[in-house]
Amino acid sequence: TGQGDNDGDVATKTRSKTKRPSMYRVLLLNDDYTPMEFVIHILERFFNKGREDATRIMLHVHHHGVGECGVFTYEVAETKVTQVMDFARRHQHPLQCVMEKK
Ligand code: TYC
Repeated sequence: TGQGDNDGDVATKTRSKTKRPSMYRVLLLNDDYTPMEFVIHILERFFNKGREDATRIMLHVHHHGVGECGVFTYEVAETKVTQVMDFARRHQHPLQCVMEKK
């Protein structure tokens, strides 16, 4: 009766292990050519940042070389990276976007 390997009417319950998903940072990398306004647009469009936050993140990347756009599960992070890389390429900017496990 029920789950478990007993059958002397001892009620046991098995709990499947629920695992929290691994999280991934999506990062923008600095370069010398991509216009600041374009990077701000990326942050607003793909990462749902407001103007202020987007500007702050863009300037952080500009000054420090790399900066975090957000933290997502694997598939969402991968989608963001692809969207940003496709958009940058279509506009012929060398902007690089990568993901890394937290
Ligand atoms: N460094 C670029 C410039 O001076 C601006 C820039 C910011 C580029 C962030 C990429 O991820 C980036 N126009």
